[in-house]
Amino acid sequence: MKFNQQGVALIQVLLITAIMTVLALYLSNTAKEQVAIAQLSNDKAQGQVNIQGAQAEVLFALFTEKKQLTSRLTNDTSNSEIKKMWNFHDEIFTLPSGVQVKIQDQSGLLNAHYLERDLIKKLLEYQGQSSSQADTMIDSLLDWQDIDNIKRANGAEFSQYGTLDRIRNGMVPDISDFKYVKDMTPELLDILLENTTMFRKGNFNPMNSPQTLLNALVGKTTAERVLSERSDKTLTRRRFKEITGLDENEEMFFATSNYLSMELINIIGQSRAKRRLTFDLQPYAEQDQPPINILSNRD
Ligand SMILES: [Ca+2]
Repeated sequence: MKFNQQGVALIQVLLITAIMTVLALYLSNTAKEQVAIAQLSNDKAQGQVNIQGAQAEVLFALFTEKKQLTSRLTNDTSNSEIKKMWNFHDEIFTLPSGVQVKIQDQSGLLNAHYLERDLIKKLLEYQGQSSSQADTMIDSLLDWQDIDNIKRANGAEFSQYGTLDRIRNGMVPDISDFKYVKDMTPELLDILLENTTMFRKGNFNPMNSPQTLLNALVGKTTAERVLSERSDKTLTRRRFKEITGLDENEEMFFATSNYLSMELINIIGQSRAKRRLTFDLQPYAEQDQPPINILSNRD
């Protein structure tokens, strides 16, 4: 009898031990998960703080320094560390805080609202479109945005769409709206997303254009020379004219504009904080004018 009781007690002890082990393992795992979540949220918050700081630093430099490239060869007396790093053609530079920054001059992109036929045609033809295909696409893009329903020679108004119950007949609120335009392909849409903007005012400045657009405008070999000097930060207005043979005129002006988009990314551990904003700078704003006008802001 005594032996049996001892046996039951042993089983009970073993059972309790097993339950406690499972419980301890569960609690330990939960605690690990909680710590990981807390760490992620902490990193994310730190990333946001870093991004806010970087944004303020870059904006300060933009307000106070000339928007030029600076190389070791350039005779520049500025003390701005940011000016020594920056560029206006969307190439990443990294601040000491670890924040990665890209700035794109909007004047380096084609105007999505007021399409420049000759420039956009070169871009479309560079993608392999024939001259007539490019004309059709441009007319369709123009018809999509003009307010009337009168079809251009190669264009498409409401009656050519069939399945759509209406067409934009106004300026697109976002470039992605072009995906509904007749005969648009995902590839062409990507090209338009990359090379056009709704935020350009005034002249086109190919010195700050993306590689694809430069290839289309001046040919791959010439574009490569521009890209190389631009990356080395030795590209000046004069050098750009010499390399490309392009000259300034009523439509083209080789200076960085005050319409810029800026992307800031900060990766800490597993977290990734990101902000993208487009703005118009007014360094000489009068009293009642804001010095910066945010045109779009996405976290
Ligand atoms: Ca129309």
